[in-house]
Amino acid sequence: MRDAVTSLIKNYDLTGRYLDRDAIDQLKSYFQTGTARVQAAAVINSNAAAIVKQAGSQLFAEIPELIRPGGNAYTTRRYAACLRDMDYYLRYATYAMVAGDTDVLDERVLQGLRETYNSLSVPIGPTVVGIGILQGIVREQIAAAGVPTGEYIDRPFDHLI
Ligand code: CYC
Repeated sequence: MRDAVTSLIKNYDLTGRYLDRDAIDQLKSYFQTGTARVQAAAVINSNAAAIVKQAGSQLFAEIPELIRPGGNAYTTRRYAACLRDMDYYLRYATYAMVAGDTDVLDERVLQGLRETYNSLSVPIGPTVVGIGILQGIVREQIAAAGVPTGEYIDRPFDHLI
């Protein structure tokens, strides 16, 4: 698992380069957004359950077939699995936000996920819709808490999507 600094150093060390202007710009942006990223994580932490609940309701309102007989989130077991997955996406997106790097998502979430979903007939399209809904709610809540918003919020969700 890497963060923005370790990723950058890894890349520069591979080619034996000193940190050039481009690297310095990336580092500056990482440190300048540092406080906002940590505050955003705090906002998400104190609203996580409500965010997942709201995102689930919105997803099932947009795609009601999911919870009808034959839908992949039909039966309480699968409904719960779906909300649990949304909770995973939110939690890991928060880690990636703090790290300023999406590596944790590849390593802990996305690896092998497509195969798992395909074998269980979990539909990828609606999952992507669900992650987009989470993203919108998170963006709103962070803004409402008065924390500076920016690309740092979208990057982990866009990566999952
Ligand atoms: C199942 N989701 C699963 C399974 C895994 C994950 C491994 C199979 C095992 C299980 O049921 O627990 C996902 N596990 C993860 C992820 C991590 C992990 C991401 C990383 C931390 O450890 N169904 C829908 C919706 C969607 C959905 C569109 C919610 C957005 O219709 C999710 N995932 C869903 C459902 C199941 C599932 C319903 C159960 C499928 C089944 O057993 O038939």
